[in-house]
Amino acid sequence: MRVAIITDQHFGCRKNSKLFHDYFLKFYNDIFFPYLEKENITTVIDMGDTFDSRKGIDFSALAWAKDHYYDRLKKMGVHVHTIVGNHTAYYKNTNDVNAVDLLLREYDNVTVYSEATEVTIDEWLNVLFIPWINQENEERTFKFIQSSDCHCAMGHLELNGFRAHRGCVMDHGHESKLYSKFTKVFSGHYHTRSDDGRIYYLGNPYEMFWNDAGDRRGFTIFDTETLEHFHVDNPYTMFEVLYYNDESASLLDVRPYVNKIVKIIVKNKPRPKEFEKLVDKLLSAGVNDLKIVENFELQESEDFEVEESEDTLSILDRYIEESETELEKTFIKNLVRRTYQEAVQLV
Ligand SMILES: [Mn+2]
Repeated sequence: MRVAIITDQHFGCRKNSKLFHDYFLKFYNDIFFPYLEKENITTVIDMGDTFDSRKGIDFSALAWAKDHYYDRLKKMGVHVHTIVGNHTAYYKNTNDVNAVDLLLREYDNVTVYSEATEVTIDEWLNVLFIPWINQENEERTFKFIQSSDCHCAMGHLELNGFRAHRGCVMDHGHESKLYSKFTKVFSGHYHTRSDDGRIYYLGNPYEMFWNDAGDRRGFTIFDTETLEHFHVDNPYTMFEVLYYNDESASLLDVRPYVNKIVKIIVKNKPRPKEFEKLVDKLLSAGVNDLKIVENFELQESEDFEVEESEDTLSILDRYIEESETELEKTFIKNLVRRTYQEAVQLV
């Protein structure tokens, strides 16, 4: 039997932005639901961070999630197993009060797991579900992992050494060897796909931030008999980069940029009037947010090399230190450090 795995849907994200929810809806309506219907899939496993805000829900975001996601799954006769992630637990040190339990009680097709639990999927395969590990449940969860004889685990895990997002490898978190007894481990939490051949971060369904741009996203189909899986990609994007090199405005096809967040990187602009025309053309076509990047003051030093043993922050510090620039390096370092830390907390 095949089941669908989806994770880190973050309903209500970007302050309940309509732009983002319209973009999410295209994925659910055109890709996700048609696939489930076509393949007769009746089990969905949601590996955490279903809602974005730990502290509360905006009514419009809740209505959106019910109208466009949960009501439809219920009508289709799909059972949803959902585990608590760090974004759905109200307190930092316990999963007891959580958004998925509080918001989805009316759905008898949704089961919520706030504690490590062994669950039989499709009356066939025993899977260990591992919700967000916090101070209060850590010892209990690790004991449960040790005693479990499941071949497969699915969780919202913060593991050391996996990519949190493009260009950023997590340098803290739990050790992956804790999970070495399992044949296959799937996890949410990091929004980009990566794996070590046994532990698979499946990535979330869509772009939410600039550092998601250009990454392949979607959901996953898992075969409970063969333990094999594959991804179904989401073809829709939110963030687009346009490199400008003196192209004529009249030749630009604006369709790929409508309702999106766009960054123009100017490489060459000998005809400023022509560039202005291009910007006007994009704005009047309905680009949602347009940023223009013109100056590259920071020149990469030619012999910069990354050593594998270095952590991300020291690489960034050294990169700035070795760059040729008139700008205040300490200021840039602090700025980059703060941005990096914020980015790591976004998963
Ligand atoms: Mn997340």
